[in-house]
Amino acid sequence: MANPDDIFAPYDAPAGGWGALAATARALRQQSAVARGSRALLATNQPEGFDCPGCAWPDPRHTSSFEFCENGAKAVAWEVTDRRVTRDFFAQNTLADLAKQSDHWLESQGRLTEPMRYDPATDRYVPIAWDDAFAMIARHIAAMDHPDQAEFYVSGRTSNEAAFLFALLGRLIGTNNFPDCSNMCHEPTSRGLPQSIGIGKGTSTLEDFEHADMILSIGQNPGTNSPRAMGTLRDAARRGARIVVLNPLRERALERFADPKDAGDILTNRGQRIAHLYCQVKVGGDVAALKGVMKLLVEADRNARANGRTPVLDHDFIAAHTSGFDAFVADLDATAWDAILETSGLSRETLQQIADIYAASRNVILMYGMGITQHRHGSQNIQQCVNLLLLRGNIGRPGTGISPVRGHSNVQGDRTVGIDDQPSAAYLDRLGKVFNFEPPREHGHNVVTALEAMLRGDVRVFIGMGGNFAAAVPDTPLADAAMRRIGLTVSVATKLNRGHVVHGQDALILPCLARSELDPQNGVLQSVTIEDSMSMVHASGGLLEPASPQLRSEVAIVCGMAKAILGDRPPRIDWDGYVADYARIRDDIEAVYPDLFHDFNERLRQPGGFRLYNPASERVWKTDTGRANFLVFRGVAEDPARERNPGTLRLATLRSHDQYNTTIYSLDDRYRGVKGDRMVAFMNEQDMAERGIAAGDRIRLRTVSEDGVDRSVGNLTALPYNIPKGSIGAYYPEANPLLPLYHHDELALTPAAKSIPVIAEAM
Ligand SMILES: Nc1nc2c(c(=O)[nH]1)N[C@H]1C(S)=C(S)[C@@H](COP(=O)(O)OP(=O)(O)OC[C@H]3O[C@@H](n4cnc5c(=O)[nH]c(N)nc54)[C@H](O)[C@@H]3O)O[C@H]1N2
Ligand SMILES: Nc1nc2c(c(=O)[nH]1)N[C@H]1C(S)=C(S)[C@@H](COP(=O)(O)OP(=O)(O)OC[C@H]3O[C@@H](n4cnc5c(=O)[nH]c(N)nc54)[C@H](O)[C@@H]3O)O[C@H]1N2
Ligand SMILES: [Mo]
Repeated sequence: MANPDDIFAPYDAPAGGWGALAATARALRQQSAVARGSRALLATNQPEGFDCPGCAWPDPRHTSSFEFCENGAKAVAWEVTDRRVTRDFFAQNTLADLAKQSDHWLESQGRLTEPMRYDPATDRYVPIAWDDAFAMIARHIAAMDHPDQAEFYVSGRTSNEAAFLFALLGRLIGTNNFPDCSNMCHEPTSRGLPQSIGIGKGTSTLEDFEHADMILSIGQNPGTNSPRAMGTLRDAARRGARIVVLNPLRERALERFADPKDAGDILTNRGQRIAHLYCQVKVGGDVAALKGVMKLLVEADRNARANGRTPVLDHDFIAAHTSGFDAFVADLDATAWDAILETSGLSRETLQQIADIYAASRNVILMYGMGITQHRHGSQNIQQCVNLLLLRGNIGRPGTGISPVRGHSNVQGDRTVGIDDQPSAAYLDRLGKVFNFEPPREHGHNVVTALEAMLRGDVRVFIGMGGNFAAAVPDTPLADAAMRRIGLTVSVATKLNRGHVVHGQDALILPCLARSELDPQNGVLQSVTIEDSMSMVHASGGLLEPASPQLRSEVAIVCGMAKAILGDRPPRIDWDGYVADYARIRDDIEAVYPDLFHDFNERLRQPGGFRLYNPASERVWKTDTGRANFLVFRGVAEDPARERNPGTLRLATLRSHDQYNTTIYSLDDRYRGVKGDRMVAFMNEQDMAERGIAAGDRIRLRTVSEDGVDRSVGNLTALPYNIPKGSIGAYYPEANPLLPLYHHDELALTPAAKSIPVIAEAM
């Protein structure tokens, strides 16, 4: 048994403030990146600088000189570090040695410096020339029996330019296999939201947040994962907007936040109260909570109209713009209160408070993150969020809207420019026309189906544009085995990670420039473009000397691969021309998407960039009905079969304050009070008592599996924590072995990483 006091002490200062400034300085010092880092930080999210690699929250139009945040600074410090992984490092470490190291250790070794190839004879990575690396990829691709034996993975830091060409390359080879980090992230937004409002993107802009009277924040932890959003929320709270939070955990920043950019906040370090109402919904209880609130609103509306008072719902909007209202109301009437209260874990009074604030607010924005999407019913969670907004016309009007908060800084853009396993016919038509070839029409693989194909042994080549596929996916032990069956794995990366240790029979590491670095081609500095969470597209150009002279840009690497793979095969495409001038890539993006990207290079010069056309924010509904759809979710249970298994807890896998996805900066999680240990389980005290678990006990979590596979993670320290009964938390990616590959959203196939049914037992 561990002494829980060694690793846990509640944090009660406001989030942000001095703590954030101190942590920023520490991050720079630890990466010995003070000089390079400070210069980089001053240019982060500036009109002439580079886009912060930390998150996808938009920048205000008039950026102050300190438009960065603690976790943005950590992301920048991590990439501008002075540490290097050289050929000597690889000479000194066999892969058997590296496999024993933690993910934290691997990434901490510093920036990759030159292309490396796996040498089975010595079990080491050895240097390889760029052209030889490209030739090796071409050989493996040529040896495939079918184009669908290749997987083109993308993680959301990749620029529009590189992603567009990567998507083109895959389709020229003949496949739509584009597994994408967003499959594990906001795919329910991309697939579920179009059924409701005709577009898989948010409708709100940053300006809308200035006019909202109520902001509902559901299932997101912006103080850690999009800290610049906290400035927006702080300003909203200050001017009296009501912020309502639905989250099983009391995330500190959503309670109280001091803006590290604000001198007043820093001097007093008292901060601003953020949440007007903080509702600790059970893990997986959001549909129940939302249906409860909507049931109350519908009842209140009936009462008001029966008594000749002003209706609560916006019936004009509902009549003019929506479809399915009657069936939706009938389903609400048929949903029992007992089930709503039991599944949400919230009292009827609390739901009434939410309904009252909603009804009293003219303009409402609903923002959400992984707590909503990573569920068996993630898409339906989102559709219920839309239903709530539609009740009072809170979409397509200033100060309103739905606001999915994306993860990676360009994950939304990558999808816009073609990283999609289910591309639209219109896109394929245009692509074929512009580049004069016949693109494949059959849908390709996403993360889940790519893994299934790997497990069957059907994948021969895996190319990852960034990311850490091996560590981020569900069922990590199975994924390890699957990766090792592949003929060639290629990782375009900045840092060493698990995916380099868990590799195919042949393997390449291709080191690329990071966003903060200068990218001259033919003596002219190039910039790339990024689309943020609110559909704003802007340029990003680095300013630091590259970590190594051998690095190439992602664009140059894609073009190098393409030339080697395609050779003289028609159609003729000027890959060298693209590398020489990225504006030419943008011209061709414009040619493929004339509506979205007209005058692309021209509009990029506008300060802050430009916003992509978003029909739903203008109340143009590109749905099957031509209207916004009220969609029904029957009942309230995430997966009724498993609800009946007594003793099952619902595990949410969480990010700490000191990590970026699979990149772990340190073992601390400041705002949750955890220090020096990530192998912890956040538990409700009553749940602990019922299972004979004491604070500090070592416990094992075991998945309630449906396929007979034993999935467990042991040696977790139990921490009594303020979390609803029946819910439990642990860290991602350590808990990923518990997440079954089959356990995913039905529509989007997004792994249900926030809702794993587990049994907890003392070890
Ligand atoms: N510093 C930093 N920034 C990041 C990242 C990072 O790892 N580090 N990752 C980036 C990426 S790719 C993404 S997608 C985003 C992720 O950012 P977030 O969307 O904030 O993701 P998480 O931290 O995984 O989980 C969010 C919240 O969901 C809550 N939650 C869990 N289960 C439920 C539930 O059933 N219902 C509700 N209502 N809430 C629930 C958790 O308590 C947690 O507060 O951040 C991006 N930005
Ligand atoms: N259990 C559980 N699993 C999850 C989640 C969860 O909440 N719980 N979250 C899911 C989510 S939301 C996501 S988005 C995925 C994340 O999955 P990924 O996007 O695949 O993983 P990351 O950890 O973000 O990738 C980190 C690696 O990216 C590389 N890298 C960093 N910057 C650059 C760059 O500029 N260019 C290139 N080419 N490479 C770069 C570095 O080598 C680094 O090691 O994980 C998913 N998995
Ligand atoms: Mo994500």
